[in-house]
Amino acid sequence: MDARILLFVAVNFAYLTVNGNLISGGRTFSIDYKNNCFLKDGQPFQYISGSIHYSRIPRYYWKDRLFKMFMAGLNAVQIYVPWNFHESVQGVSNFSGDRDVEHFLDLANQTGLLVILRPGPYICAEWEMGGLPAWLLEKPNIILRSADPDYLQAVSNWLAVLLPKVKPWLYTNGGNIIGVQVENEYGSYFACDYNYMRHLRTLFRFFLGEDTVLFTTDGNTDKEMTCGTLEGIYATVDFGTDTNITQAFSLQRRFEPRGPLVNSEFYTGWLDHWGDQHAVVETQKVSRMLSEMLSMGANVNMYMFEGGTNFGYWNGADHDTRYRSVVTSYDYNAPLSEAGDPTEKLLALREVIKLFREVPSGPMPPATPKFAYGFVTLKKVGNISSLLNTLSPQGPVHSQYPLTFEEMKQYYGYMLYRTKLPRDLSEPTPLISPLNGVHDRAYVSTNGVFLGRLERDTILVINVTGQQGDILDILVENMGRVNFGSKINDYKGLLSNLILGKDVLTDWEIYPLDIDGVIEHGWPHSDHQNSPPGPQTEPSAGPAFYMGTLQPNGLTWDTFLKLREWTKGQVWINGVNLGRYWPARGPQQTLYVPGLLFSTTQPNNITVLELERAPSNLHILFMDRPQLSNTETWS
Ligand code: NDJ
Repeated sequence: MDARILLFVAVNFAYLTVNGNLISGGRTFSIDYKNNCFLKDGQPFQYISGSIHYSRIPRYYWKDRLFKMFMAGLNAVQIYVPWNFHESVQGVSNFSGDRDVEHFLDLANQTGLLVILRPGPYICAEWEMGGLPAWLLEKPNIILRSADPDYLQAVSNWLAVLLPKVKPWLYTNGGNIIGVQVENEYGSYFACDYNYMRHLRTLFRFFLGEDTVLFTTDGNTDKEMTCGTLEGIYATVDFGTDTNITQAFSLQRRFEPRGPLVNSEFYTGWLDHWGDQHAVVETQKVSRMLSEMLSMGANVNMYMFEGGTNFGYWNGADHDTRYRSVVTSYDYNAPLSEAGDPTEKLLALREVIKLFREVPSGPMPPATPKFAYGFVTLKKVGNISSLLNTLSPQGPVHSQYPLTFEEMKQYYGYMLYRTKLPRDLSEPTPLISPLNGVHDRAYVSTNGVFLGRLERDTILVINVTGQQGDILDILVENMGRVNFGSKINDYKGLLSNLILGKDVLTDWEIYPLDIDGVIEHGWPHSDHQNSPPGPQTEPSAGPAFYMGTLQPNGLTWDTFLKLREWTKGQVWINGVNLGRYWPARGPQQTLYVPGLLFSTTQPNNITVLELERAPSNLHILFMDRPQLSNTETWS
């Protein structure tokens, strides 16, 4: 017999004997209800997985992070697909660059990692609006995450794009996806709409086939499990170190009397909101509980294994008693740090994993080098109000009453609302947001002089003086849409009228601001290339742009940017939006700057939008270590 034929027969025979399954071609993944486990290629299989969000890590680093996860002993990664990251404009989907989910799947496959896919459509994840696109809010009163026909139509359109893309990546089709989650903790949402979940089940089955392992994940209470689970979709639970394992899994057992035990989100750390103390979860507790769950034979996904960063405007927010937005860092106190470095938590968890499966031999890659590029002195470009021609190329929309961001179809960032004082105000007169309609923060100036701010749920009044006809500018910041709970219909901008003394303010000029667009195209540096450094314009209070350059030194090492004594704002480097800073509120004090953003040959352009007050020295500092907590001391 020809040697090639012999080889072919041998390979297929190996498949046959392992799987005993001719039809599937040897690759199967299923639930074994008899033996309470998963079956991969006919063999009992236990996953030890970690969550990582490709949308929070630059594509350039994906391979490095996946390799470190593999070296830690994981055999799977769990990922979310954030719908709004891919379809920020309705009907236009983007899967390129940092959004190339198929490339991510491919890298995981090459690394030897299976994938547990969580395509939502809602994902929570401390991500803007829990991953739902803000354009859904253009329909007033839409009931998100329900069988509302407009919502269902949008969901169906999106899943008809996404699911066929991932289908070839299913394990049974030769790829690495072993399970697909339907929705996300649906049971903790008020709607409890089974028609919605049934619709999702139909779509997932239609696009992915009858054999794919579909599952739901819910918090471990009766109500959550009742509203979040559905027949034909395997029910799993999530819980962290403060939960009793036996109790949590016995609740899963109430809903799935047989089949594998699964903790789909075992919390290795936790998130921070602005104003919180930095969350830390003890390594010892995480290790001990992981060990306990694995020895029960449970399948565990660690949430997060690496958290990454909420670049740009992608952070979410919570709204329990009041609105609280999530910080830029999503470090999460996870085993791999925000910058992708192994921590003592990772090494401890690898020791635990070693007790249960063979961990790849060879050393864990060390932390990547970090560089303290030092101080850069910025100069002021101008106040927002003096830059409107540049920032709002299309000019204002005139409206008697304020329009929301969604009505203006500008979903993220900042927008300027301008009107005139309707009468002389010689005495300080209250400017009031009576219905708490400032979402989320407003920076108020008259004739370019900064007066102060209004803040959702906390500051609803500010005093104004001036003359009739003076220009009243209100810059409104969207600080991230609520991602959890019943208040996810989180419209932004001025949602209701403002009252000044006895007058309802009317006749607004509303300027959509394309700040990211103009910065991406080189502004403000392109305008100031030939201008001599000259005397510094004094910093002043109120929203203004500042710029500077970091001279290249041949390095593209990661670094951390500290804006000490700056108040609150947004930073871009070489056109890339690093996210929000707010050292005055904390706990986060430094922003992660991926080294790949730096040029080794060209001056690196830094742009800062400071919303309140810049320090008089206009210094910013690139350090070689992060500072995520107010209380950490920096020597
Ligand atoms: O599934 C959720 C996940 O995406 C579960 N979580 C996670 C916390 O990181 C994350 O959002 C919950 N979030 S329960 C709600 C947080 C309330 C402060």
